[in-house]
Amino acid sequence: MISSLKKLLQKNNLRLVYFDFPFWRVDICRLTLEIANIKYKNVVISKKYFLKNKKTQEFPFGQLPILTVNNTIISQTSAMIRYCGKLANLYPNDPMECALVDQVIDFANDITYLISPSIREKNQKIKNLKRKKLNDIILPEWINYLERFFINNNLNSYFVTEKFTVSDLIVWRILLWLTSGKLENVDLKIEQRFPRLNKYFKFISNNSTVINLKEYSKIMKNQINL
Ligand SMILES: N[C@@H](CCC(=O)N[C@@H](CS)C(=O)NCC(=O)O)C(=O)O
Repeated sequence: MISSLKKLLQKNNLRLVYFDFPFWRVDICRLTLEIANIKYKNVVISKKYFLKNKKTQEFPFGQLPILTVNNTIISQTSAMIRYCGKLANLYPNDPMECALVDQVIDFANDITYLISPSIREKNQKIKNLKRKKLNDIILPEWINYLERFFINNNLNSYFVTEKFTVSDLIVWRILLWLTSGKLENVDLKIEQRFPRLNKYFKFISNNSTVINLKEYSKIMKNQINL
């Protein structure tokens, strides 16, 4: 990173705001900033505080996570990770490579919106039914899209370019979520059914860029049932 940018970043006051549980949306930003040694403050807020202030300007779209840079608030995970990725030099410059990375960000959002209703469901019977449909039909279909996208990129290393990008953190974090066993009643058997994706997942899971990070240890330690 050029030294003038580094100096500017040290002066910037970055704050990542989220609830008190690990989730890919905020984890990918934390991992990205840590890889580039960019300092930020981790701000955890309570559900109670969020609900009380959800409609205020503090949360531009009434949701978390948010990233504040001095007095500017950035919300929406896709904007946040692109911003962090650019600061950390983990988001490409080439427009076509950007388009490849962006598709991965949108994939992560899409798959999350498919899973979210089953997380919010309070009725256990309905929750089980939603999870069964996710496990048997919806998630295999989407994981298949992801594996096909990877195969079409024709790389044997990182997900979309020859170089490590934020897309590697995103795919790794989403696959960790889906395969951790913490998503109740979901067992996608990716080793058997999606061998190329599984090989890629193992590759990133053993990659020194990732496993030496403090944030990585926290993520691995704090997986929760969702
Ligand atoms: N489009 C948003 C979605 C964020 C989102 O769904 N956030 C959830 C937590 S993971 C949230 O704030 N839920 C509380 C609410 O919507 O009231 C993004 O990409 O960041």
